[in-house]
Amino acid sequence: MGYPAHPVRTLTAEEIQRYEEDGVIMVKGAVDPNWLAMVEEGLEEARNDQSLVGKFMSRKVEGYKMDIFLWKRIDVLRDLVYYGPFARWAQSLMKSQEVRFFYDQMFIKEPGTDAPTPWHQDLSFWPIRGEQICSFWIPLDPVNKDNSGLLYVRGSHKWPQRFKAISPDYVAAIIDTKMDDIPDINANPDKYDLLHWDMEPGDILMFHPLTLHGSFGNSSRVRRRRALALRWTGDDVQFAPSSKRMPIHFKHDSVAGGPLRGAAFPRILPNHDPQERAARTQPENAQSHKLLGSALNNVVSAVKLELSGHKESQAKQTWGDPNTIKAEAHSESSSSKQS
Ligand SMILES: O=C(O)CCC(=O)C(=O)O
Repeated sequence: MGYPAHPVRTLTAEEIQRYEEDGVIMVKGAVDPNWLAMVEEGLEEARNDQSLVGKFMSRKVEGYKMDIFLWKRIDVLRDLVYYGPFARWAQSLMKSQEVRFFYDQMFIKEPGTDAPTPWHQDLSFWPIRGEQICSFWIPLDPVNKDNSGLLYVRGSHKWPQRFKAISPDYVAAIIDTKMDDIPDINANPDKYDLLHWDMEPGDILMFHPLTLHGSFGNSSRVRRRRALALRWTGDDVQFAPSSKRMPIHFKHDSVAGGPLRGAAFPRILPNHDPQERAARTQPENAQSHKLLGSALNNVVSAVKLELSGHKESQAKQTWGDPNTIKAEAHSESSSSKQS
């Protein structure tokens, strides 16, 4: 098998237009059970064997397990990225000829993990710039507002602001004080046009990297909330590394201001790059000297932020009762209308 599978269901022109207008769409029943089984196998492996970076990301919130670049070490997720239908959806959403895989991310909230995912824009975290970027969010469990289904601020990808990168574990190194503070959206729900969908396994969210999103905690006492995010880039994307952006710990050939290149960000469409494909099968662990450098940078940044008066507590947002939040399910492809 040399190329990504064709999806059971292509995106309609209306869905693409809605993605462009709202910054997010939910596509019902689009992920075939075979691909979902691969997601499940991969996330199970990742949950039981978190990388060092994953352990760092998950250090602050008991029960909230995160990890990134899973496909680099988990074969079934490599196959999902290379041969799943996702790259083709990304190609049509981004209207891009080339599609590269940026990275994947695990988000598991164990039963009773009441920690929210703070409101954020993904692009504030990332060492890239461009318009042709999108993320997919694939849940393995039924989700609603109560068990940490995602909420979005409709159209926020068109706002001029770039908000500080506030993550559940507050990583000081990537908080850029020149960026805007995120407004307290939940404290002023009537001011914002919120979108949310109840979702079943097989449904998928597709969203722009500047669309504000977040979620409540998982209030279920018995059910995990597991999801895999897949991030894609297109023709106009440039590498834009900075000490205030997520560091890349894997080898790649991208230079600042140039396109993404190399085995860390493999080309999936219009065809695979044979050299990158060959490199992906080599044992290639995150480079430990880079990991150490990032850890040190984080400690230094935390001290600098503290001295400049930016406290971790300032990053806190109001995440009270999910029922006080009114969010509309705005999609013909979605069957569940929220009140
Ligand atoms: O699953 C979550 O709670 C967060 C997901 C997210 O922020 C993302 O995929 O960008």
